Amino acid sequence: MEKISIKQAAKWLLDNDDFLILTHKRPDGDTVGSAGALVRALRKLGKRSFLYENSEITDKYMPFAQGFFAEEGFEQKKIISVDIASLSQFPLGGEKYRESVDLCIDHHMSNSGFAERICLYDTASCGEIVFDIIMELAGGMDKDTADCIYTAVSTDTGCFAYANTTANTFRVAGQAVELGADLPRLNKILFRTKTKRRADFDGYAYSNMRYYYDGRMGVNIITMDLRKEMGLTEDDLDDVASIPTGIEGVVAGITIKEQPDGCKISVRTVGDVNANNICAAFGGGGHRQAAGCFIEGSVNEAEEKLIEAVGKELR
Ligand SMILES: [Mn+2]
Repeated sequence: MEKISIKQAAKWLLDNDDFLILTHKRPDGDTVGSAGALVRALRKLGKRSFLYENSEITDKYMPFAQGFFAEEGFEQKKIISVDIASLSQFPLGGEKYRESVDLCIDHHMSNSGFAERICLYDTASCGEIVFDIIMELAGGMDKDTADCIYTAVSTDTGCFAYANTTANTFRVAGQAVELGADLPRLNKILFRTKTKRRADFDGYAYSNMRYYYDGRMGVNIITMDLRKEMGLTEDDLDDVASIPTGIEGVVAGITIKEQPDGCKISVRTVGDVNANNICAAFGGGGHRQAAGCFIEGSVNEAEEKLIEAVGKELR
């Protein structure tokens, strides 16, 4: 695997043609936005380029990909992946391309190095790298392409609120806006609209939150029955883990998701409280402010254990 710069990636794209672009499994705004921007920019340069069909793209992100999926009979010469960090993240049906990615554009420093060449930078989103490649390639982009870039960059940073957000994120978002990205429309679609099911769930979550240690610990329990009753999809539950710490005074926010074989735990913390320590006690881990683990047993058993583990960390 060869590591290449943004300039080299741009040159490689200019030197080649007939591209197929892969997005990752359970696609998010970054992978779809990055792919959508790249396919548009390449076509503007007269390059035959298509997206690989990804059946998991949700309604929210479909407009950025629609109309660009590979047609019957298209034979790609080069394969590009965007925002894919490892072989396990290849899209459904795209596993056959695991050995044949020519250019991987990614921002996960943990990238497993599956591709022939990689354009890898430690940015908040893949969209930031794709933006710089397109600007190097074409010196500009149209409004629709700028919309895709804004979508990629804003979604991977929780609308510029997560700790991964940098000045570079704002630079790229700012330039995308300058190039015509439709800020109010995109923000409404991406961040200011929830499904009716999610609205119902939020109501439930806030009124059933369980508090411990004088309100410093908040626990949200999502049973399989509840999910069934409310018809909640994985998409509806996007970022639910951040609900408890959104409440004043909660410094250890726990989300317990019941599974057939135990409980999936997400921990979010504020300040000095270390989420990684809490999860490490159960064989899990993550970062200081966000971590996860799996606990066998019922939701109540998991909650008991977590109350104890959080108690140790709060001392
Ligand atoms: Mn990403």
